[in-house]
Amino acid sequence: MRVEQITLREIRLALKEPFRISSGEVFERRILLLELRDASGAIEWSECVAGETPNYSSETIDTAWLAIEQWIAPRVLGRDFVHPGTVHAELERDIRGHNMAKAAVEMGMWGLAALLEGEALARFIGGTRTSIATGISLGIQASPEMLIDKARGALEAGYRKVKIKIEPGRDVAWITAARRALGDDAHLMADANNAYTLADVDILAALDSLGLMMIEQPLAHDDLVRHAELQKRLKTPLCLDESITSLDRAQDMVALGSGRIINIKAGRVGGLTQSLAIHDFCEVSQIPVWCGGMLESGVGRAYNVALASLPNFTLPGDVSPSARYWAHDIVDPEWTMDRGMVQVPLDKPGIGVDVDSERIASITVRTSVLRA
Ligand code: OSB
Ligand code: MG
Repeated sequence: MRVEQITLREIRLALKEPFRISSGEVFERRILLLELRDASGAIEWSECVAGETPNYSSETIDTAWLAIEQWIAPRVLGRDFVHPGTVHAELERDIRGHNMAKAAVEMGMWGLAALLEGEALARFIGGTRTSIATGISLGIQASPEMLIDKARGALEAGYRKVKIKIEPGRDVAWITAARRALGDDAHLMADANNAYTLADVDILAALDSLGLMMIEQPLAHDDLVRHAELQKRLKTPLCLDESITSLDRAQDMVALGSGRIINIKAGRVGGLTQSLAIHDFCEVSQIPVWCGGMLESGVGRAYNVALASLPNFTLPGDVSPSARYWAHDIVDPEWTMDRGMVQVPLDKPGIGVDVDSERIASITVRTSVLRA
């Protein structure tokens, strides 16, 4: 495989409803799409999951754009790679951080390699499932009543897990209300996106009696030691998201006891090679994993679906269908859900969906063509 050209495009895509987490709110996504062209003329698309502001990680769409243009694309353009599994190490050499920017290129090369092999990406990376269990991630709502309403609707729609975003002041009372309204069997969890410290241990201990599947990333985005302290005091499993930026950090989590579940987001860990390594390590360490989401368009979603088809993705992921986010997605067919399951596309080589390039052209606000 030799990538001769990478086209960067920024598109704007309005969310059906604003998505609020403890560290910020988004109304309209600014999405960075990549179109990779191989020397043979084959084309595959990928997506950079960096957000509009640095409230989830230090990266944003603007830092990713710069990093891809200046340092990451030049590392791969015009060079022969025998396998996409070797790209990550090449990008790690003397380029620190910028995981989401690296991942966008690296994942595109996995997609392109699958296409060139004539294989569906899910199978190319070792995925075994034909459909994946789907959860919903509910942003912070205006009131507990609104939260109950949304969560009930999601369970009725078939979602197999409801993740509720929390922050100080919108936590114990809100989750308690949801638990009472939805019953003991409802598969609920909470995600704090770093909104607490160890000084809040009483609040987190109060959540411990509410039968949550897990509590996601309550403490600082780069913390492992304090999460270990907290996990000792809770019976509910902690799930780490932001803190797991590489295989090493996953190993540290297990060594320290900082959590018992990992939310894998390929963008956060620098791409599919690290995701696969974390998946395999977690499998032997008996750590269940699930696929997180970053409000991706249908392009990024294709990679999430492929990743979630791997065997140790035993918990429902944040991989909702297109219609949960967008009036119209940019892929054909759009992603749909049936009884809480999303089909893994297996009939077509590559990422498995067509990209609506005319629609993309109509919502593109900037473009950069990078060549070998
Ligand atoms: O913490 O998982 C998170 C979205 C943006 C930033 C962080 C997170 C999220 C989500 C969205 O929870 C999940 C989805 O894509 O549906
Ligand atoms: Mg999270």
